[in-house]
Amino acid sequence: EGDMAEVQVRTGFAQRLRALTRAAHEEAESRPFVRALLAGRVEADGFAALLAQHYFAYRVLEDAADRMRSDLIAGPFVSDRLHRLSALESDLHYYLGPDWRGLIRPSAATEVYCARLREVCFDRPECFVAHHYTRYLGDLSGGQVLRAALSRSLGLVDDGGFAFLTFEEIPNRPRFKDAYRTLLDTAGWDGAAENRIIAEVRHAFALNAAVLDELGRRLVPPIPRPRR
Ligand code: 1FH
Repeated sequence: EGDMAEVQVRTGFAQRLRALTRAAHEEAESRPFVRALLAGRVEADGFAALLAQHYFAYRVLEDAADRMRSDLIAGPFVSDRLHRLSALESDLHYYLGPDWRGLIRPSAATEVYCARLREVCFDRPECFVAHHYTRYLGDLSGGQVLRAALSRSLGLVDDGGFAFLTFEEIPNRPRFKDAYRTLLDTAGWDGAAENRIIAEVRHAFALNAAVLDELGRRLVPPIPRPRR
């Protein structure tokens, strides 16, 4: 307390990005499937279905990260400590067994998401950052809320099946997110570039919401309409 250095008021791009995509976040966060997950109404196979869809998207996103690693602007955002692909592989093995690769396929919404990732993340650094931000800052934030809810509802004793939601190499998540936001603030984008990023983050949220909706239609039984 009283230490002004700790009371850092942000007015930069990171704060603007967060404020201008808040509605899109709320839209994604309020999908019935997400509510069911948080309420403990989804069994392990439902969570595995989510991980399976993530697997296809992260495969593309992390391929793009490899490409962007040497980019002057996007490169600093790339961190192996964030990468989720091997975590997804071990979780899918945990839930589905050794033949997991043959048991999963991308949904229609995941195909659309992956197509967009392939289209923009390999040669447009700003778009790559937009998709990178949407997933990893989400995993470091809401993902942790989800982790707490699932460990209660699925009653898992060990950490098996939770690798995706566990960032072992990032013990201090708030500090990591803060450093990430500083990168956003100091990347040196002009107003037009910032607006392109904001638009792509909104797009990324919508693509994610569509994946969640599709999972919800498969797993959350619809409330029956009263017959008249
Ligand atoms: Fe979120 N998120 N999120 N989130 N989230 C927060 C920040 C971000 C939830 C809560 C929070 C998703 C999901 C969920 C982002 C993306 C995505 C914060 C603020 C909270 C409280 C943390 C802070 O102050 O540091 C809850 C609850 C979720 C459901 C379980 C999904 C939809 C992600 C998008 C694909 C991003 C980018 C941020 C960073 C904002 C910033 O700039 O600070 C979620 C849905 C998780 C479905 C799992 C499953």
